[in-house]
Parts: sequence; structure tokens; C-alpha cells
Amino acid sequence: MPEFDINKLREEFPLFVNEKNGSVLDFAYLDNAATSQRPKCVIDAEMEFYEKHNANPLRGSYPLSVEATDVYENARKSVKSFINANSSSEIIFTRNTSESINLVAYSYGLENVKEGDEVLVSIMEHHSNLLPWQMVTKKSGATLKFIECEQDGSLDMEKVKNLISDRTKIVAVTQVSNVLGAVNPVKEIAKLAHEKGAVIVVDGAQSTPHMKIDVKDLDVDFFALSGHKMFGPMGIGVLYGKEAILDKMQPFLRGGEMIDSVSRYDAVYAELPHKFEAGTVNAAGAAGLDAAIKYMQRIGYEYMQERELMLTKRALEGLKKIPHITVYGSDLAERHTGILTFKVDDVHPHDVSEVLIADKIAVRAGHHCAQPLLQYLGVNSTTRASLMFYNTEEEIDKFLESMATVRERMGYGK
Ligand code: 7TS
Repeated sequence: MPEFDINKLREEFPLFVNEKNGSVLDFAYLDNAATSQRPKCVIDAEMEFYEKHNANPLRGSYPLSVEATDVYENARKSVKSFINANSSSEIIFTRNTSESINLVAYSYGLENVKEGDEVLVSIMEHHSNLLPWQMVTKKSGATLKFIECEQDGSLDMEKVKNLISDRTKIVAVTQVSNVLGAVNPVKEIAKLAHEKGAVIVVDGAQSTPHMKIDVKDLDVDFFALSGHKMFGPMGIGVLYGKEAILDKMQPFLRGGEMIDSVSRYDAVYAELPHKFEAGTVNAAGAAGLDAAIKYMQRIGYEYMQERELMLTKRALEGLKKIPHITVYGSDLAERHTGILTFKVDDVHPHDVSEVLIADKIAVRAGHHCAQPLLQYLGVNSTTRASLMFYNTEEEIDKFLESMATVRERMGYGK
């Protein structure tokens, strides 16, 4: 495993470097589950597209447009290898995970889910992997069913097995919960879904920054990810889909560059993946995502995971020592994927985050776009710290020191 100097690695992130004096910023960014920070190579790649290759990709045959197309299509190849898809045709660029899942809901869900059918989701879904299925089941007259999780955030596979029946058409689950950090056994769920003839849609927004994804090994039908959560740009996401399924689906959006030919009243759609990419694409974003993938490959999951676990352990063990704090989900740092969601007795989660903000620590408070999970946990809102490998022990200690003062500063004593 390569060894890196973490301070040197942090210097690759412009936001961690104070522009004025070149020293590292005195600011702990612990909201990585909302969006990661981006290394300079990603920002440069995006800028380089506009500075050196800018033309509308996939259209002109003049050299600049061909270059733009190459940048865009090379990014697609990069994503294909990154998640081990069979072919680049299975990689559709979208804006983000939300759009990817909506694509599946509109183009696959509405066509294939009928009255009497069932769609199964887990209770820990982000709204992005819930609302589209609410829409599909409401429009089709199908039933939306929920897999509830255990106290530690895990799924009881016996319960999952019992919930998947011949009526199940779609199983939509997140690989990693953005609230509990729990990792769901998507490979096993995919097997159960396939045994009953259902397809599985996996929300990979929170998993891709932290673990190797192999869609072939997982045998999932659809997999969605967001560039901005994995060191890439905002506004670029991916939908992976098995070619045989994507081929049969109708387009989600219609317009420029997604056609083969058009007559007055009809159109023949383009082949995959362009059938699903209407209008001018985000080529600069794709270039940035390509750079993010190369960045992750340079650092390696092994190094990132080791650091994340060390930091998560430090934070979790530290929180456990402070009275009146409850951390949701597993007792084990290994099961948190760097995400720690917690409450402080008597103190509103937004007040907790205000104390942390006053101490220059950025966390998120609220329902984290997973309201049904919070209702299931019996809370309205929580505070969440989410870590990335580039966080430091000093930042965790600063966070813990601040957390130890929350109740006192809010007038509840120690
Ligand atoms: N799925 C999961 C599991 C997520 O955590 C998020 C974003 C999304 C889907 C949506 O991703 P988007 O790129 O389409 O916006 N989660 C969060 C969060 O936890 N805090 O801010 C955004």
C-alpha cells in the first residue's frame, strides 16, 4: 500500500489551503457526505476542457469537436473500468444520483410496474431513492413496501427474503446509508431479487467514495452515482444499467443528439448510451469526473479506507466517552463508512451544529433527506459528522473537544 504524507495530500485541495498565506486552513470540513472537496487536478481538468477542447461534443466533425467528443467518451471509458461494467454503452452520464434514479423510475418503472405489483425499498433510503418509487407505485397502482433495519443499521436478510415475492418488480436500495453509514449487502439482495424475477436498483452515492464497486460481481441491474461525492465536479453523475435492459427502455428525456433520424411525426432513437443523453452534455464535468477517478486510483481505496477507519474510530470512541450523546447505528466504527449521526440529550441538533460551527467545524444538522428513517428512529432531526480520508486527527480532536462543551454552552450543565 502506498504511503502518503497527509499534509501534502491536503495541499492538493485548494479549499484546504489559505489563499492569503499559503498555510493550511484552520477549518474542519466534516460534511463530506453532502459533498466531498475536490483536488486541484479535478478542477484543472474541468477548466482545461474549456480552455483547450471546448466545442459541442458528438456533433461537429472539425478537429475541436472531435477532441471534445474524445474527452467526453474517454471519461465514459474511465467510468466503465472504474465500476467494471461490461461496455461503455452501459454508462449513461446524468447530472447526479437523483437524476439517474429518476431515469430508471420513468423509463423502466412506469413501463414495467403494474397494478398489484410491488416495489421494495429500504427504510434508510435518501429521498432520491424513495420519491421516484412513490411516484411509480402511485401512478401504477402498485404497492410500495419497506425493508426496516435493525438497531445497528443492518438489514435482517431473512426479513428481506420474506419481503421479496413474485409480485416484486423492483428492489431499490442504497449501498451505504447517508445517515447511519451502514453498508447493505447489495450482492445478496440482488440474488434474492433475481430469483423472483425483479430488478435491483442500487443507490451508490455514498458508497463510491469509500469502496471498490464492481457492478458485474454485485450483479446489479442499475447503479447510480454522483461525481461530487467522490472528489469530482457537481453536475455530473452516472447511471449504470445492464445493456440488455437499457436497450429495451424508452428514453427519459427527448431532444438533441439522442436520435438516429427524425421525421415530422416520428423519431428513431440513437443507440446506447446516447439514447439517454438528450441535449448538450456536461463534457467538462465528465472530464473532471475522469480526473477524480484517476485521483482515486492514484491514492487507492486501501489507503483511504485505512485512514477513514482510523479517524472514524477516534471520533466514535471519543463521542462514546462524552455523557448524554447517542450515536445512531452500529457500535463499531467499521460499520459507519465515516458517517456519524448523533444527538445530544436536551439540545436541538441545530444548536449542536451551531456550537460546532462557532468552533470552526462544519457538520450538517437536519433530517439529511431521509425523513422516513428518522421517523423510524423516533427523531425529527439529528447532527451528522461525515469524514473523508483527508480529514486529520487534529480535526477529530477539535470536534470532540467542541462536542464535550455543547450541553454546558447550551445551559444544561456538563
Ligand atoms: N443518495 C444518497 C445515499 C445520498 O446521500 C444523496 C445525497 C443522494 C442520493 C442524492 O445525491 P445527489 O447528488 O443527487 O444530490 N446526500 C446528501 C447528504 O447526505 N447531505 O447532502 C446531500
